[in-house]
Parts: sequence; structure tokens; C-alpha cells
Amino acid sequence: MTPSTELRTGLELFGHPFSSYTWKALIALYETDTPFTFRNIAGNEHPENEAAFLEYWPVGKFPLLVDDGVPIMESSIIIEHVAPAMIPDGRDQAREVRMLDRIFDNHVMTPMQAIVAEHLPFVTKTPDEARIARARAALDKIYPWLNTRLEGRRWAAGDSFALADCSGAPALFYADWAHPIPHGLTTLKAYRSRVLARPSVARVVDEARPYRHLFPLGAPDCD
Ligand SMILES: N[C@@H](CCC(=O)N[C@@H](CS)C(=O)NCC(=O)O)C(=O)O
Repeated sequence: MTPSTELRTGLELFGHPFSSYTWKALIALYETDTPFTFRNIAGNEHPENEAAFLEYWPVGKFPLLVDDGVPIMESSIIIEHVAPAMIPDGRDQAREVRMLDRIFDNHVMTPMQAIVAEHLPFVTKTPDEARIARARAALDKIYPWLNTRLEGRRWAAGDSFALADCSGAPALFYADWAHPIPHGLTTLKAYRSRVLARPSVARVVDEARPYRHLFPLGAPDCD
């Protein structure tokens, strides 16, 4: 299964430093001090990394983890593989963590990505305003729901930083840029600030600063 470039061993994470789903995997790796090699596929900085990545995963969605030559796709599965402690043991707690992970991905990341994609000139020259409006409406539904669900919690699913926070951090970071969280949703805004202050999250935010010009709506002067 090893692409033709060269034989490597250990954990390798293919991704882009500005990519929300790459952040999700990186946060779990940083949280657990897991040693790995980051294979940056940004632009033309490392063409060999992009070639190897596409050989492993022609779909082209990142991140991709390669563990001793075995490719592992999908950020939640990558996290379960490298950081099983990010899922609590108890049945009810584990369900809440997994459910919020899916909710952040499907109902925050997905509409946020749709708004961003419609503003990327290499995706479309004619933004689909109806798609953008649907995505904004979806965020207008999930923001208040999250605001209520997160009440009384330090982290997304309770007292422990978990998988749901690995997805919540990048989802809310970029969603707030694309479609600001209303000021009245104080619990959600406080959670976003708290999770962005977590050292593993602050690290991915800092590592991505050189790429902020890539944000097609213009990165706000904050965060
Ligand atoms: N379900 C995937 C989603 C990954 C995803 O959408 N990644 C984005 C980057 S944040 C991507 O690959 N974009 C490039 C493309 O769609 O071609 C996961 O959880 O890993």
C-alpha cells in the first residue's frame, strides 16, 4: 500500500495547515503528544506530498493518516485510531461525544464549507446564492441549539476535552468567520473562546496564520 515515492514508517498525517478537518486530527495528536510526521499538501510547497497523498486516497479529501503504510481516512476515525482516550468509556458519555462530533461536522462544518466554497474562485466564478442562503439558514438553526446544549458544560460533551471538541474547535472557528454567531448566544460564544484558548487548538490556529489570505471572504481581524 505504500505509494511509490519512498518507504516511510510511523505515523504520517497528510493535510493542509489551514484546513478545518486537518486541524481536527492535529488537535487530537497534539492533545495526546503523539509523535507523527506532518506531510503538508499546501500549494506547491511539497509536490511529493500531494502525489503520495493522492496515490493513497484518490478522493483527495484530507486529512489522511498513514500508519506504517496503512492509510486511514476520515478525521473521526483517525482520532479514534491515534487517540482512543478522546472517546470516554461510559456508554452515555461516549454517545454524547460521538453525537456532538457528528453534529459539528454535519451541521456546522458542512454549511460553513458550502459558504466558503461558493466564494472560492477556483471552485466557481458564479456563486450559488441559493446554496449560500440555505447554508446560512442551517447555521441559524444549529447555533441556538448548540447554545442550549452546551449550557453548564466546560467542554462540548461535559467535563473532559474529547473528540467533540476536536471537531467543535475548527467548526466554530471558521463558521463564526463565515456566518457570525449572534452576540446573544453567550454560551456558544464563550465555548468558542474557551476551546480556542486550549493549547492544542491555539497551536493549530497559530500554525495556520501564514495561510489566512486563502480565506475567500477575508479573514476578520480577530482570533
Ligand atoms: N469527512 C471528511 C471531510 C474532509 C474534508 O472535507 N476535508 C476538506 C478540507 S477541510 C477537503 O479535503 N477539501 C478538499 C476537497 O474537497 O477537494 C473527514 O472528516 O475527514
